Amino acid sequence: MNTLELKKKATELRKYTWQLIYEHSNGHTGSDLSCADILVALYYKVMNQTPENVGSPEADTYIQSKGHAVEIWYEVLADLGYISKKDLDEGYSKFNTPFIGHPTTHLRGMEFNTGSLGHGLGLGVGVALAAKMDGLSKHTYVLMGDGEQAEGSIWEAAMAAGNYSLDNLTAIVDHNDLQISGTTDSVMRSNPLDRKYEAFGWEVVEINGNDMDTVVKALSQPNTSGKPKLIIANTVKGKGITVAENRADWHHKIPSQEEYETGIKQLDTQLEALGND
Ligand SMILES: Cc1ncc(C[n+]2csc(CCOP(=O)(O)OP(=O)(O)O)c2C)c(N)n1
Ligand SMILES: [Mg+2]
Repeated sequence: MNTLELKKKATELRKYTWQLIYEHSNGHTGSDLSCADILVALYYKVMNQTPENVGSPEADTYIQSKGHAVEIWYEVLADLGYISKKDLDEGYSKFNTPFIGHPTTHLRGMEFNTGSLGHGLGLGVGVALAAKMDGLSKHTYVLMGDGEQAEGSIWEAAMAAGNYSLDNLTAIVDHNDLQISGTTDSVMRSNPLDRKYEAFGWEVVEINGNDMDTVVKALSQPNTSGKPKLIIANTVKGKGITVAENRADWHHKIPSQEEYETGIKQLDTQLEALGND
C-alpha cells in the first residue's frame, strides 16, 4: 500500500471504531483514535505478519501494552481477516465472547493478554531475547501509552532491553500528553522520555505519530546502533473527530447520537479529501 492508501485505511478504521463504540456504548474512544496510524503502518506496511503465520517463529510479534485501546486493534484484525467482522460486530462487549474490551489470546493475532498497564515491554523483551537466542530474524514491536510510563515494571524492562542490546525490539510510545484523568505530566511526569531511555541504552527517535509517511519511515528503518529502538510518537488523543481531540474525558467517553453523526460526517469528509479511488 502507498501512503495515500494507508491514510485512507486509517480513516476508514477510525470510522469503524467510532461506530463500534457508539453502537455498543463501550470503548476507549480517545485512546483508539490516537494510535490508529501507528497500527495501520505496522499491519499494512511494516510487519512480517499475516493471519496465517502469526505466532510462528518467523513472524514478527506485535504486543499492545496499552491494551485498553483494543477496539482499533479489533478493527485492524477484522479487516485483515485474522478475526471475523461479523463476530466482532455482534459479540463486542458481550458476555461469553472473546471481545471483552481488552486483548486476549483467545483471538487470532493477539499473542499476549494485556490491559493491566506496564507489562507489554517486559513481554516484548522476553520475545526479542528468545528470538536472539534461537537465531531468528523476527522483530518485536510494543505499543505503550505515555501515561503508562508511570509503571515501574516498564523501567525494569527498559533496562533489560538495553543490557541485552535488543536491536530486534522496537517500542513505540503513543505520546498524546493525556492519560485517563488529566494530562500525563499532571498525573505522573515521565518527560523527558528521550533522555531517560537513552540512559537505559536505547536509540530514540521522536516523530509526528499521526503523519503516516513519517510513521512508516520510522518503523521501517532498521535499528542500526545495536540497541533497542524507542519511537516517541507525538499524537493527538481522539485524532480525527473534533469533539474528542485533546480531551481527557474522551479517554472512554461514548458519543451522543448528535456527536456520533457529526463524527461520521467529519471522517467521511476526510475520506473524500483523500479521494475515492
Ligand atoms: C496497572 C493499571 N493501572 C491503571 C489502569 C487504568 N487505566 C486504563 S487506561 C489508563 C490511562 C492510560 O494512559 P496512557 O498510557 O497515556 O494511554 P492513552 O489512552 O492516552 O493512549 C489507566 C490509568 C490500568 N489499565 N492498569
Ligand atoms: Mg496517553
